[in-house]
Amino acid sequence: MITLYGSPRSSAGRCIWALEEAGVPFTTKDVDMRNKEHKSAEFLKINPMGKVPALVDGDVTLFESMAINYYIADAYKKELLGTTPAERGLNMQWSFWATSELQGPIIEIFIQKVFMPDDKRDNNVIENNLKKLPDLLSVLNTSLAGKKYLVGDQFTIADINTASVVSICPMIGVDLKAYSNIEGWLGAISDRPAYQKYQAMRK
Ligand SMILES: N[C@@H](CCC(=O)N[C@@H](CS)C(=O)NCC(=O)O)C(=O)O
Repeated sequence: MITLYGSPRSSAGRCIWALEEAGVPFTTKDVDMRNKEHKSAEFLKINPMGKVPALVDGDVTLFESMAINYYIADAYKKELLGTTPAERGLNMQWSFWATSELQGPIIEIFIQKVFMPDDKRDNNVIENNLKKLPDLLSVLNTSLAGKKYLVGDQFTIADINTASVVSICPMIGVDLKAYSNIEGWLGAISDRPAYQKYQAMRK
């Protein structure tokens, strides 16, 4: 049985969603971050970075959410990777873009708005990162024109990896109304039973 370490409200959420999409049995284990369980000697054996998510599947132990999702797809539902080299390339393109380009500014704003107490909040960090988002979101919006999913005409890991970042926007006050293709794409994705199961786990 696969064990996925981390709460559905953390970066582990995208892996839980991928496991639901793959239809593979799994169990989740919460890691008590408040009590620094993620830095315990026992957990560091699973993820030496001391972060969630981590996945254990028999003798396979992995960290990094994107890598975990590629493993889940490769091992349990290959069509989530795309069906041609071009599709698999695009799949990685969007996943790497989501984490290396889009996630940084979004998480910087999230940290300031959600975690920082009022007296420590740095509005310059918020403003500077907010300025980066229109160009990034426009790239995604244009690429989604006339398409239901990011790669080819089927749902792939790229949709999970990218949507899990974009869907933070409403939580940080970034309105997606100006990006109608992104809104349509997120709407199609949110109808998926696997997504709904994952969302139910977040409550
Ligand atoms: N690049 C990592 C980031 C993981 C990450 O930053 N996880 C956060 C929770 S969302 C964490 O465990 N933070 C604890 C820490 O940094 O000490 C991934 O995508 O898996």
